[in-house]
Amino acid sequence: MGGVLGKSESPRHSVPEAKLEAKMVEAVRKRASEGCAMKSFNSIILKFPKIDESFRNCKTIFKQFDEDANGAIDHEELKHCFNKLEVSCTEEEIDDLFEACDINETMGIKFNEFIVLLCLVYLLKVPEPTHAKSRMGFPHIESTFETLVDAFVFLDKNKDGYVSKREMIEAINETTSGERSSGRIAMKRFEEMDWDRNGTVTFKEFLFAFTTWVGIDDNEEDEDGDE
Ligand SMILES: [Ca+2]
Ligand SMILES: [Ca+2]
Ligand SMILES: [Ca+2]
Repeated sequence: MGGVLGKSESPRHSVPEAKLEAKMVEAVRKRASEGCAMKSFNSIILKFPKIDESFRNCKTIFKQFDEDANGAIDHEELKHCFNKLEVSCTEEEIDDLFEACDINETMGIKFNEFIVLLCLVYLLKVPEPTHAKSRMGFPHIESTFETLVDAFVFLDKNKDGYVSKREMIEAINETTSGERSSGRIAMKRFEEMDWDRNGTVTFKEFLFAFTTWVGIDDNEEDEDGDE
């Protein structure tokens, strides 16, 4: 196994997004087969403060790699970042990640996009047996990423790598039995997650929703460095 990339020149979908999504789904399924430590939707909620704190710690990393301090990580900066973190990615993988996470297409990775990107790297880069302790050198942040993967696996009841509306409702109903409002909350949460409104939530959509829920947005610096 390994580079199953090949040169698929699919005529319509040259979308790097689709390639990355396939890998993401595969990784989530694999992870799901190893079990899930999350027991309830509430236990996810309880982890919010810790997740928030870890995200804030990511800011330091972000600043470190935003070499020209323009508030976004560009292509070159991302390459340096991966080198430094000793994440081995092919050029193509870096391109795909960049494109998939640069959701507002500014050609730069903003802070919230950076968190999503790091977490995707965490999911996709299964650790080598030799350094199984930490995949990227940030054990604290990585344990948060692990929580997020776990939460997603918990929600994905049928383990197909996507969270559907029904799975979301099921997950919330498990905890708040019989409360009528829970269905509405589930709906609302689901809609916040289903970014492209296609009825399913990918791990990437889930992560972006999380950065919003815990309050990570670009509210700190709003100057749009148009570079
Ligand atoms: Ca920059
Ligand atoms: Ca599913
Ligand atoms: Ca979707």
